[in-house]
Amino acid sequence: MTEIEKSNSGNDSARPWQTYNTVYTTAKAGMEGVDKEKVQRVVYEMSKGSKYFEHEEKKEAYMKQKIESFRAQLAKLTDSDVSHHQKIADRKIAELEATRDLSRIWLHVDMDAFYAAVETLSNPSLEGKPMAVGSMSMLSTANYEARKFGVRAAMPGFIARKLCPELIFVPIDFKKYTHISGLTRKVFHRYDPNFLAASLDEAYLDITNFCNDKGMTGAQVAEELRECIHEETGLTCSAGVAPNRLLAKVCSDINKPNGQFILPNERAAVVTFISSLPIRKIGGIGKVTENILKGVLGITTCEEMLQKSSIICALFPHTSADFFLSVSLGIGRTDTPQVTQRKSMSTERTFSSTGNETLIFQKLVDLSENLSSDMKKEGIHGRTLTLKLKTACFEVRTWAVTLPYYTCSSEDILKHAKKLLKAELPVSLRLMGLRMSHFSEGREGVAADPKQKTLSNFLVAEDASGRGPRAQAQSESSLCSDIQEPSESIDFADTHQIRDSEHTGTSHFHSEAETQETFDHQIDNFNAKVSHHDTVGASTELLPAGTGRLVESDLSSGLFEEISFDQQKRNCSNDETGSSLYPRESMFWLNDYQCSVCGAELPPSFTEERQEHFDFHLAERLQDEESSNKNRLVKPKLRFVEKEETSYNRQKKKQKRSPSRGKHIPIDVFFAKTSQNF
Ligand code: DCP
Ligand code: MG
Repeated sequence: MTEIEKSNSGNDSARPWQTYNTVYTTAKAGMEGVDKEKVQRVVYEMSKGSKYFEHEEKKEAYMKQKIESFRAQLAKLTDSDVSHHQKIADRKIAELEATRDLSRIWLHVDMDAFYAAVETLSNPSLEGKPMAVGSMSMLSTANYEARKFGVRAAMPGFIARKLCPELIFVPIDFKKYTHISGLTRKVFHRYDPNFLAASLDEAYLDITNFCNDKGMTGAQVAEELRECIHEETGLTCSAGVAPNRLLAKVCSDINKPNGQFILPNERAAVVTFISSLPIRKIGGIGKVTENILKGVLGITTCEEMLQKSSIICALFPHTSADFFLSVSLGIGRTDTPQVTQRKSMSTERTFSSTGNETLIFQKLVDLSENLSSDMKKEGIHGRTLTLKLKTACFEVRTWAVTLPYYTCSSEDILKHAKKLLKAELPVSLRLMGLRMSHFSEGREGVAADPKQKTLSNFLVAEDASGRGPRAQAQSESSLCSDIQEPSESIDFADTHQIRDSEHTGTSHFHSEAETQETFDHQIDNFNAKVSHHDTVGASTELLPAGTGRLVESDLSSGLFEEISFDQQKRNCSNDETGSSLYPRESMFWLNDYQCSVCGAELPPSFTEERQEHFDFHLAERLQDEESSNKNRLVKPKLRFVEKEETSYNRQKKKQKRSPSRGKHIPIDVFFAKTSQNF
């Protein structure tokens, strides 16, 4: 029985929504005074019986299962285990403390209600009225007036309208947001030419040199920069100034909108600040991690995290434990990533599903030659070969082998790829890809370091529920902190700060939040921990049908949407109506950053938002489909602002589905209540 069912049948039967905690009940800036229970009730009532509701129930059951597993591990810990891990924790804390850097001044800037503010700028009649950008299916953001009603980003428009009947809807217009974003970036550049853009409306600036050169404090610079942004764009932003990026981001949210918060470069100030900070405020500690830490260890603040350091080290994989401890000490990155590093090279092909082994092997030959030729062009030799398969029912599997030598020869690649593939046969596939990583330029045939493991490491990308024999085999050990990490397991330190030179226009980077996100994912996928590296890598390589090589900018992102159990379910199963759900193959994060469908930029740390962003497109398309099916669903009349056709709209029209993309379920199946509540 799930929590929702329990609440229906138990003491809370009169208020079943109380346990219905969706992302919509997570407060964003400007939502402090919102009647949370009212929002919960409306969301509950509007979505009950819908696919969304089922999805939330499953997520909750899944989380509960994970909490139980951790509790079981906790119960097994003896006193000597705890004191053993306390020693480990103390050592880690001392090591982390030694890395604390208070010499830099970082500024994080984030535009206020960005899309909504841009729309208001172009239509001042919206000023002071509750409005949201998005559609009936999904909102991208809401202005601060609307937030008072509980309306927020990633909420379906019809729920928002129920919460705020006066809500004005404005369609998305990315061209405008990109233009304004460009103006803000010119300002950022004046303060830090190497600033790191994290999304259209967000950036990190190392203002240490600027402060020193101008003899200004961080607070003065933040003030001036915000003023400049206002002058250049007519919009307000908020800023946080702190000794590292992790803290600066937290700080920029504190006095939103149009405010700033300065954390001095002093250890005592940092430690005091971080101690009382709710863990959820840390970018990347999402709902899953928060619930697990709370449900298993009763941890809600960073201070409590530090107090439970021993248990954290005992229960969680060491990368996660390191992260939790560093967060609880307020330690974050202070360096500016300068070097573009290529981590891997890959090629993949999407094709009509086939189980024909001759065809599959021929495709492998093509892929091997393609990869080899790309590597040769770049003079790259690699040692770890990964085979990615997407089965007919969209299950993604990846297997990797680490060779004892570096190579770029197509024969070598094919030989090892074949071995990996054979282990999977028989299988019906719709996509196959090869990736080479672990580079050593110009060292073909050179034997690898003999101390390193060279055995094949089978990295299993299973469904996130951990089902499947291989994933299960991993699940036991992955709960222990002293798990033997596979030699190819991801090295976060090595991968999470890579400037992507291929991203046009501006540089962007993967912040601490991304590392944090990976921890969220590690926990989220603890049943398939060893799959992390590869699954993540696979997700960055999602390409539209028929496209070829992609140079990865990073490995640690996009996991959630790729292996969410829910998605597996959506992709593989049929709904009651018998039609298959819309495949998401055409949706992916270009350069791990930009939505392939609409160009929206969402950094990897926006785990939930990314998921919902795709849900938004899914719902949007379903709705489109519905409309073109002679309006089977009666759409409520929305208070849309009059708007000429934008490039975005035109783009959407161009993106009409091809017949091969499968059937769709109607929007009213996805959100069953849509037509009934207006
Ligand atoms: N965005 C989106 N989908 C989401 C979240 C955000 O499309 N689920 C878009 C719209 C936002 C922009 O990204 O305007 C920036 O996101 P923020 O989280 O910074 O939100 P806002 O700028 O809208 O509000 P604020 O920063 O004031 O909280
Ligand atoms: Mg913003």
